[in-house]
Amino acid sequence: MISRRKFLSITSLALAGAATIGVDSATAEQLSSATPARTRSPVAANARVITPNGTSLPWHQVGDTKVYHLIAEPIVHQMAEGLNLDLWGYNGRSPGPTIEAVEGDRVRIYVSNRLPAPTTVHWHGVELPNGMDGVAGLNQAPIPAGETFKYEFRFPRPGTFMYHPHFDELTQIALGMMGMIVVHPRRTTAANTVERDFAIMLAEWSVRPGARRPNPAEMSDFNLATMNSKVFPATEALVVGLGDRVRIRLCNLSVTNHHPIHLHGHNFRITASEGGRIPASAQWPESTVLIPTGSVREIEFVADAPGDWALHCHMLHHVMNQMGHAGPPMIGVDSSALNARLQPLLPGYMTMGAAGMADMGDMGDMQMAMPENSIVMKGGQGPFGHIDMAGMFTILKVREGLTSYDDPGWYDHPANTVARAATPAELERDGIATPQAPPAQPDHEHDH
Ligand SMILES: [Cu+2]
Repeated sequence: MISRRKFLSITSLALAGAATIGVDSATAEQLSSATPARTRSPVAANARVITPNGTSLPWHQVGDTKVYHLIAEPIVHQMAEGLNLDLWGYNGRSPGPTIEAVEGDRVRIYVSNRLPAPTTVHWHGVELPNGMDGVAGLNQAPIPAGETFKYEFRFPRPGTFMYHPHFDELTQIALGMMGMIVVHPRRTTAANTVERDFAIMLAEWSVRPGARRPNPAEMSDFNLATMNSKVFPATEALVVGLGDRVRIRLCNLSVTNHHPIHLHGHNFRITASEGGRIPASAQWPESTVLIPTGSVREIEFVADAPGDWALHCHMLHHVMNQMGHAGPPMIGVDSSALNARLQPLLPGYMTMGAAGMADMGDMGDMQMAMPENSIVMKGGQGPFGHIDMAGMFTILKVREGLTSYDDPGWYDHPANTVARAATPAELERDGIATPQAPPAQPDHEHDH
């Protein structure tokens, strides 16, 4: 026999499509009954948060309290195919599972420490009793290796928060210990309900090509920037239906940097920080939002433009992977003679960057020697060739008539809506002079 409440819980989970666990029946019922009339998409109409490449932390109810278990532990994490790292994380992953609760919930969170070092957990942005705040030495003794501590408090208000250690925080966060907290509003209204709700943790890492362990001593020279600890093309696309209201919760626990996150094809409103929701009258439109380190910004928009839209950090080094930048700038340098002389000695050798760096994503294909366990600087294959960006980059896929939120593949453009080479007839019609070919390179045969 299955109760109505249980049934709602199960259907809600099935509809959600994303195989996450942890919705309790009360929350599921509350969320499904709050489904807005305006929903356009056939599935996942509830407000459960989606953590791309991640998941939510399971919980169970004991009396009036939701009980969770976080496990701090060493993990092996794949940032992208070909790059496996030894990190520290929570419950087998980085970022740790997203903690979901409802405004007003009393929670008890057990933290087991399987690290070789002490740790604590700080609940970043949450108002709670001072002794639950997690700063080692100030608010509590550190959790020794092998022990389990108990945190107990109430989430007083809805919003997006973060969790991370406050013991040797530089080492522990730089190695991957971070997670997100989403507290849903107890009362859902048309104004605070969306069809698709995503949570993305931004972070940066210093990993020498070939190394397996990020360098926590790094102060400024970070060479990997990630969304939920993945670099493109390993970042999962954000799939939404045409007309869906979309929220993206952007959290930043980078060691040093702020990230201006830019969305193509849409503008959005900045609707909340970890400090609370911004009144509608004070929200302003943007296409780029700066997420300072240690901060949360929520953005919302209606996905009204079908297509594959880039969502990425606009710090341009943050959309590159493991770039070597110790050499001199090479743009405009003719390296053909050097290449010809070195190739007999170093098969496959090529001098990089003479026409910019767009060729570097193909290094792997060209048999250029790469250190083991490292990734090419840039990008992945797209429908029109190589996508030049990697790192902190993902794709918002807006589609009409979705039957599921599985990745729908590349956008199928309507006829005559893709930029292409201009025809001679078009150039002539519009009075555009044919561009001149670039200046010829010097002929090095004569140099020998
Ligand atoms: Cu950035």
